[in-house]
Amino acid sequence: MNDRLSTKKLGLWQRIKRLALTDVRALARGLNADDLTQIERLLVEADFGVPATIDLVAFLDDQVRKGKLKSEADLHAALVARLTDVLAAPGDPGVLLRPQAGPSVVLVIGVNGVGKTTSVAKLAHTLQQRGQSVLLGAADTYRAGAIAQLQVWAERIGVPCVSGAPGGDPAAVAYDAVEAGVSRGVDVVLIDTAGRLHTQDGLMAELGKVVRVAGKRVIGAPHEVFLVLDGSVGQNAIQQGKLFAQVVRPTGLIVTKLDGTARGGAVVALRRELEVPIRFIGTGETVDDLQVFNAAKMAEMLVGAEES
Ligand SMILES: Nc1nc2c(ncn2[C@@H]2O[C@H](COP(=O)(O)OP(=O)(O)OP(=O)(O)O)[C@@H](O)[C@H]2O)c(=O)[nH]1
Ligand SMILES: [Mg+2]
Repeated sequence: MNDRLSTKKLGLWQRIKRLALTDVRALARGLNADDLTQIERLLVEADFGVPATIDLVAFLDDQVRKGKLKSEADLHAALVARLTDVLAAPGDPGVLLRPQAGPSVVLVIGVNGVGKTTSVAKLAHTLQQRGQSVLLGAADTYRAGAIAQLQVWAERIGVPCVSGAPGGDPAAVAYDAVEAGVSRGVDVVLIDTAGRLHTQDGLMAELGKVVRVAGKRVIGAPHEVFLVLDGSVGQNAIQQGKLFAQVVRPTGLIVTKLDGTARGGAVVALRRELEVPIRFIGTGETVDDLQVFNAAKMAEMLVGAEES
């Protein structure tokens, strides 16, 4: 992962060390209730969320009791290993599901301003770099300027973009984009959608229609539904995720804005509480700032280097 997601920003390890729990004596006597409360507070502050925090602290407590953590290095390794397990999911997060025939259709959804449109552009760029052909669908017909925003990205990265009239039917745009993707023989159709809140019944129903209509042209479409969540808003992202998942089942999460936060623990909370694999992370505003999610690397980033 690039250095925009820096250990310095996220590094739990430095903060744990400041608690002075890591000297050999503390480990030998076992973590007492006070130590555990302090670790708990650190994890909650870093947005790990209560369930993941309880889980992690119980694990550390157990390991210390069993005498498995005898040194700082043991504690560091145990934390990284446990977080890696929590974050991991089966399969390769960077590989998009593809139908036997026709393009892979990817729908990108989420609340306002989380980074959907930017993520569509980043994904398109990433796929192009892998040698795949991409077509964009501008199905955010709701917000003024949204179509133009996607068109600008499309021009910049050199991919076709199918759009309709502002205020038009987003499902029709999605259909047209899939249709164009089929006739041009592209590998992937990426559909950008309008930001919406779960409370906006009309907009949520519209999303259901986009999903149904996309499936009319290519079997199984949309093959991927990526829910974009802002990693810097912590617990709010989890609530958003839960409410969205009740309407459209996402196949993956894209967690954005991890470059600007010291509270990256949200990825752990998201993974733990949503049961949807994290597929990509956003670490900046350019098309190069998208990374395939890697559980082990993320865990190392969250904990920070041992010598730090
Ligand atoms: N720092 C940072 N900024 C990001 C990232 N992803 C998106 N942004 C910024 O977040 C803002 C909103 O991004 P958009 O892609 O327009 O978000 P959206 O979800 O499409 O917004 P709506 O269409 O209005 O719902 C822009 O200023 C982006 O540059 C990221 O990973 N890191
Ligand atoms: Mg947008």
